[in-house]
Amino acid sequence: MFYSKEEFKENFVKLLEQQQQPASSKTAYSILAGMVREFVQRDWDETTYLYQEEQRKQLYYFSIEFLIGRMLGQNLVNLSLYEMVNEGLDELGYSLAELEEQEPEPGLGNGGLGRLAACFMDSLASLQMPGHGCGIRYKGGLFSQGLNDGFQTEQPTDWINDSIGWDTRREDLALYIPFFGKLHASGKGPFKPEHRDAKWVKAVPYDMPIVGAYGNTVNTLRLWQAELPEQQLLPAGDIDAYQQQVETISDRLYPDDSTEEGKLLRLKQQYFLCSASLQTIVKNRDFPITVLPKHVAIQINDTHPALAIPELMRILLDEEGLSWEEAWGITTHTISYTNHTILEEAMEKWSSQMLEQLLPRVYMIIQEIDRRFKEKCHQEKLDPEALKKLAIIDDGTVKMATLAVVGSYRVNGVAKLHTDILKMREMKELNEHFPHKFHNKTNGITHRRWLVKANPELSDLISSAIGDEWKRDTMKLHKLNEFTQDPVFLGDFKAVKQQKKNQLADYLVKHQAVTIDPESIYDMHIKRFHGYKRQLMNILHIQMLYNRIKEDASYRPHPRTFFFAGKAAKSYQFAKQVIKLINTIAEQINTDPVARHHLHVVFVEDYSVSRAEKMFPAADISEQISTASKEASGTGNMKFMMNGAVTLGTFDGATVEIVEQIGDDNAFIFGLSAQQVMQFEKEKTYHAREFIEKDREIGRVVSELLSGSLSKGAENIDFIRRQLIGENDPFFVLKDLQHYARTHNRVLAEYEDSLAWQEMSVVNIAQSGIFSSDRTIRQYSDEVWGLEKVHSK
Ligand code: NBG
Repeated sequence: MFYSKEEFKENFVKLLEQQQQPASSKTAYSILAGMVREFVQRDWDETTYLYQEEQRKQLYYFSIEFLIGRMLGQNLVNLSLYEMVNEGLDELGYSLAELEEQEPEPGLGNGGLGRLAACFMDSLASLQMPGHGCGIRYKGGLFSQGLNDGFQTEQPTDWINDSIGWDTRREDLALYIPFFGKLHASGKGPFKPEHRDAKWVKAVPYDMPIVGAYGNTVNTLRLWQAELPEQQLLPAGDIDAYQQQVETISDRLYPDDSTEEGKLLRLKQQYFLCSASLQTIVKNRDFPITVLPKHVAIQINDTHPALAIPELMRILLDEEGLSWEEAWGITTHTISYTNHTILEEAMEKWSSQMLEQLLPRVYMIIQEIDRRFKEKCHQEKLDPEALKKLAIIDDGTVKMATLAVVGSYRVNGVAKLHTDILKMREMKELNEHFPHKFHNKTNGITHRRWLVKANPELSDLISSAIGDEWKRDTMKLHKLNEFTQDPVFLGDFKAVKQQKKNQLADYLVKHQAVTIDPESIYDMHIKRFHGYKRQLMNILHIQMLYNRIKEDASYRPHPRTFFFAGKAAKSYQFAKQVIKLINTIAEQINTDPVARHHLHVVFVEDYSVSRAEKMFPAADISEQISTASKEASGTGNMKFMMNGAVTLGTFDGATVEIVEQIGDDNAFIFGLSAQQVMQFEKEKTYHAREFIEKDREIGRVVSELLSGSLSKGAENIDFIRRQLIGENDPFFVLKDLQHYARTHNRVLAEYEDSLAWQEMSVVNIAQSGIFSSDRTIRQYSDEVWGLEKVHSK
């Protein structure tokens, strides 16, 4: 270990010299990571020891995704070693930034849900709270995205083979999980089924250290890998084929579920995660099982881990021998649930038949939970419609969100608006039945990655103005409000923003061979591709701008670069067509001799945490344009805000709360409100056709679109056509389009007043403190988990 820059340099050089091969950046990265790993290990051992000593309550956060991003840089920041190492390497002729790029990035998540889990891990460790993650160690993670003729391509990633391994294999904690088979009841006494002819899978945990800032807390992210079990648990037959079947469980995140086979695989993954995580928690405890809720809290991140409820019941009933009432009491005081969506299609449902076949005992328990719950509901004399909504098993399917609510002690949405909609509409009956369960926890993001690490220049500027206490307590960013009129500070801010814009431009030249104008306005729409997120509206508006430039020689607006980044799920054809559309329009505009001086469209490929770290700090405008009511929270909106980008968006998700913080004058809000959207949905009074027929500009852009001229062929937009025309534009793209266009004009006009623009940016930063995930985690801890700070030094 090293305690000064000189010592660091000395050790680093010594280790380099011991290498056989010439010191490539990869080697230098491995050496550095190994050196950092020593600090981490020391603190990790100490934290583990302390947790055992102090017997404090532990939280386990179950999630199918953990989008943790690269570890080296963040670990250095959290260990307060970043500057020392950066300078030391610089003096030795190495660039830390370049070494960081050598780290393979684990793609263990898809979007906000997985990144939220990662931010929560960082906050828990930094607040010195005992909170750990439980997930799956996907070999491939989410696919890596490329573009071929404007179409998304998907390649498997292989982060594990390339990795220096921050994680540690824990063979000693390996477990076995049964699938399929039959139950046989024992003869006498309490029902204790024996599971025969099961197909066994070995679950091996890999522990990843989660390094907290400020203290020495290192928590654990436990990721499970599926492997072939030992001889005695192997089925008869072809072992190679069985091995392959077993290993697919931890092969990919979100396997294609458009087939029955794919669905079964997803279900296996979910049970694998829940069973392995719960079995270790229960087995390795040192307290009586009856007081589990005093020692353990389990948060299920969306419904993917909702099988934790019947699985914990199974363990308590069959392995610990408790009665149903005791087991139910414990389960419903241990588990709580976060909902992340109101989209009907995203609410998971599993076929009863599939569940019963794959997990016979678990299904039996779900049936019993459902039977008892229905019995209770019947006593309340509810109408049949309400009863149907409250059913866990309905029409041959198991509704996982309902199961999650019934089996949890607290249920939350992720922004005020989202929670209200859940309570009033999607989960109205459940909320009426359990009036005290529902609560809101507005999401947050870790400023340690999204500001301190991603934007050290801005971070330093902030500290030079208000000191650096804000790093520990982001509410102190409020002090920046005193600088919103200070021309010197605003000028400095502008210079930092320009620097980040230049850096991004350089990065894109190097990594994507794209040249952008760093003087242009950077307008960014970066998130998963989805109908409700309305990338389609954005690109149609860009096409409208292009048409106007072509038509009107006096219209020559300030240069703007429109960035898109994000992946479309493999089987989501509509979203893939939007990607193709964006790229084709981009080609047309970027090569047009006139338009290209005013508009530039860039699709940044293979969006990831590390790319996001380069993009957020460089943005001028944050596009948050989801159909109001559909975006549960959004967290990109917070990352942009904290880096001084100004929001152009709808009143949706946490954007509502962002505007509450900064006031209407410091954001550009447009479009239908959530209320209006819900009203239109209910009354069915919106007719997309009217907009196409009556609005000349919209009519033109839609007919260009439908002709296929914007996508090199009408067959490349048939899913878009179906949605806009056949399904009457369910996301109100055409309805909001003109208001969106007018709002863009307002943005452009305000951008011309440079000082006023920077003032808006700085207000955004000053008011962003509340969106730190430290605040969110404190609230969860106080109101749901009951954790206590353990480690202090
Ligand atoms: C996403 C929502 C976002 C939200 C994140 C984190 C899913 C299912 N939901 O709005 O779309 O910010 O969850 O809560 O990925």
